[in-house]
Amino acid sequence: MHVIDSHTGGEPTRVILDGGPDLGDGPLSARAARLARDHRDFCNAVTQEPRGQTAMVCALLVKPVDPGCVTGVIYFDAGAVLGMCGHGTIGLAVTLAHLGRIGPGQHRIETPAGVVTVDLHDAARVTVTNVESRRLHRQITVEVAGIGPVTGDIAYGGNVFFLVDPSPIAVTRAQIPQLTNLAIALRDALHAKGIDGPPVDHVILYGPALTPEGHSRNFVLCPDDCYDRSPCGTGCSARLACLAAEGQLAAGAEIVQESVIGSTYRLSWQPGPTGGVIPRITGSAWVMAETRLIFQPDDPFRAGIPL
Ligand code: PYC
Repeated sequence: MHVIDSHTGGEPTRVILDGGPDLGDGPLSARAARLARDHRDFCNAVTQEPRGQTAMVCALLVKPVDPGCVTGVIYFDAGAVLGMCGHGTIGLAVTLAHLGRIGPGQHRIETPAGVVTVDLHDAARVTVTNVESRRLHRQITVEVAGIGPVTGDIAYGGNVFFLVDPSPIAVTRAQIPQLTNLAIALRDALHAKGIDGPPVDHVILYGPALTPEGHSRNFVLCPDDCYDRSPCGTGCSARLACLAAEGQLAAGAEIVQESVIGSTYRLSWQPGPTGGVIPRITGSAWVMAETRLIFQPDDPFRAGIPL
């Protein structure tokens, strides 16, 4: 299995060029559902140790339905198959450029959530124009033991997010274990509450920016219970939808989102065709390794070390 690893603002992406399961034809959402249902061992084997690493998101290349797309892609981490992935799309564009498959300019990529556009500015810098994003619920409150009531919005940005601003715990590197536990408790409480609509799969906690140009700093919990080292492209899309719905950010205005480790994206939005927002996310990725993964039949950990 031929893979290329990159990182986007510290968050790893593994592009799988060949050797993945045959998911058949049809819409990418149906192929993603097949991957989640029938190929859990494959997903674990490439994301988890000993071949994968903490927080790794894989990008499985597939044939697009839309012939105008340079590729189709299905993203997954060790916990779930994702609808879309912003940092992964930045990493994928940089990887395709590294392979000589795309050059500077605009390209379309098909994901289970829909077609997204990438503008490759140079070997590392990419702008992703994401699928239409929207706020689904305003001000939902859940109770967390030891913390009390916590209130946030639920929004869609290619995945489904619970966004809490301000976080009851400081959004700093020193607090990452506490932030992780709180975010897991919030996700569990939301699932137990049974809120209408698609289930929340990611949680974002916001604190003040630590740089002069930053709008805020975020901590993002992903389905694998790891935190996103990048500011999370789909999470930023959900954030833009909430800021727009509250009248707190005008169309076209740009803000800088910091991640909990200090990496940044530049964000803006335009009105979408059905009342949501079309987010634009700009960030940078770097290729780190080109590898051929080997799976020996007698290797007891060929399907990864379970979470
Ligand atoms: O950047 O959208 C993103 C993302 C989702 C999960 C990890 N990163």
